[in-house]
Amino acid sequence: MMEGGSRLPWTKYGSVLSLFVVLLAIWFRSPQDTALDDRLDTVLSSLLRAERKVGVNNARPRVAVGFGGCVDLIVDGVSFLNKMGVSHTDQPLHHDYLENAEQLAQSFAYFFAPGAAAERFMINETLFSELVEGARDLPGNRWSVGGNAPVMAGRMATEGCDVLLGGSFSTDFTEVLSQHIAVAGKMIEEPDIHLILEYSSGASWGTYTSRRANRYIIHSDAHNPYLDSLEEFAEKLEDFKPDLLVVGGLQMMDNFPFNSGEREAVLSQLADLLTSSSPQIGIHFEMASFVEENIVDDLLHYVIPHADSLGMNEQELPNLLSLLKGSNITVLSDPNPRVATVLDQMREVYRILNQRYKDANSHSEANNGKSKGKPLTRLHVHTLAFQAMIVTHGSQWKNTMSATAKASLTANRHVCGSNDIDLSKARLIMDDSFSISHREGSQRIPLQETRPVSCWDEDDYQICVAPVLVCTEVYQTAGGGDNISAAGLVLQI
Ligand SMILES: *[C@@H]1O[C@H](CO)[C@@H](O)[C@H](O)[C@H]1NC(C)=O
Ligand SMILES: *[C@@H]1O[C@H](CO)[C@@H](O)[C@H](O)[C@H]1NC(C)=O
Ligand SMILES: CC(=O)N[C@H]1CO[C@H](CO)[C@@H](O)[C@@H]1O
Repeated sequence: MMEGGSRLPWTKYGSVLSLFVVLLAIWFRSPQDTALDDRLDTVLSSLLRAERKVGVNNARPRVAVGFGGCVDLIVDGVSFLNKMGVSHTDQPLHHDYLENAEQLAQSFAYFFAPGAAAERFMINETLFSELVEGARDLPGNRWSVGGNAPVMAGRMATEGCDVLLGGSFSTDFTEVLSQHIAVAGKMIEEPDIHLILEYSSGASWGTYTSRRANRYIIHSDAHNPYLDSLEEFAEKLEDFKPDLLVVGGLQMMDNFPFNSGEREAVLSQLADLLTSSSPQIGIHFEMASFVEENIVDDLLHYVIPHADSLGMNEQELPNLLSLLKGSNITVLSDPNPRVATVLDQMREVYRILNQRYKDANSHSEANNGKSKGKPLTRLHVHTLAFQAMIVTHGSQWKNTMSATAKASLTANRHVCGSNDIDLSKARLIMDDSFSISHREGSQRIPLQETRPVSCWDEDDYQICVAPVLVCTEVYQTAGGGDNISAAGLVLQI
């Protein structure tokens, strides 16, 4: 009693004192110098508050994540190409896959200048081993667990989930995974290696200067394209009883030289797995850099119709939309799109996919009353400057506002490589206000520092947009989308 009585005045005194210190600090700082800092500071504390508003459920959510994984060998892209004698070219060119060093130079140049994320299959194994050997002893290189599925699994385990990870790994790989991750797959001797060529904003290679930090990934996988953990994963899934099933890593099939019919066979097995899972279990599909039109057609047939939720970046969104509208692959889009552009594209993807779902189910007697696929109820797009989500009203996805805030914070944490956000390494690049659409007469929403996540209702869904405190001292961009997507999902299960 006595203690409680005496603590109270001190607490009061303490907060009065800190208020006084804050006021004093404001008094002594010149407004011009500090306005920007204060603004960032308010945005950060408001995002943190939004993130903390909801916790992960007291019981650990159970998430099953497939497929595959690899060991990432991360290097500075420009130093690496210089060391390998891959000379810069004056001919940036898009290639679906890479066969020789010249194509590598052309393809790298194509994505490096705009700063767009890209990932390409190297069909020439000799060249690929030479590149890996060269990267092995490049000063400043790093090894890490890679692949969409293990990164998402790792992030979810860190955020408090129990995870089943589908992938075939070597023993040393499995040893470094979190204790909250159980693996379903085969044991393999040699894991696939992915070469991650990172570059920072303003880096230069020959006559090119990159507009933003990003990475170019080269791989020559032998295991991942076959989803060779699929059977083991399906078996363990029944007992695991997940709350959420996440599918990623399918871009390893892009431009892989499958024998005829092989890819469809693998994807139709995956489709069986997705249809056989209970309708209550949410299914999230994480898009990636796809350039082979046939595989995207297969995804639109075997995978996307079964997903309740999709995650993707600013390159993958216009690509998916273009294919949904029956146009060609879009290999390269604006790496810094406006909010209105992204939201318009999201609305269209949402509308088209849900229309497809309705069309497929318009003759429900034909399917014995069982619905074909699922409606899309969640769409998350991560860009450099902001995070945007569309979530259907009344769907299973909770806490959209907090999830968008968490996704935004995770973007900085990942790219800066630190859980604590250092404002001296952050800046806001989103405009002071944004238009919610390019349609004429659309509303403009100001970015309010104290309530940085803007959410509003349209049609049958809610939209939330959060600014990203863009990291200016890049530690790593690769795996960013996976960390961000996974962090957003965790609060919504
Ligand atoms: C594959 O790479 C090797 C080593 O760089 C090269 O000598 C060879 O010409 C390449 N093969 C093709 C088909 O381009
Ligand atoms: C799509 O690609 C084909 C073949 O490359 C090309 O001939 C056509 O002009 C393209 N269409 C559009 C709309 O870009
Ligand atoms: C750079 C970074 O923070 N990436 C994280 C992404 O998520 C994995 C799995 O949790 C972490 O290990 C990485 O550190």
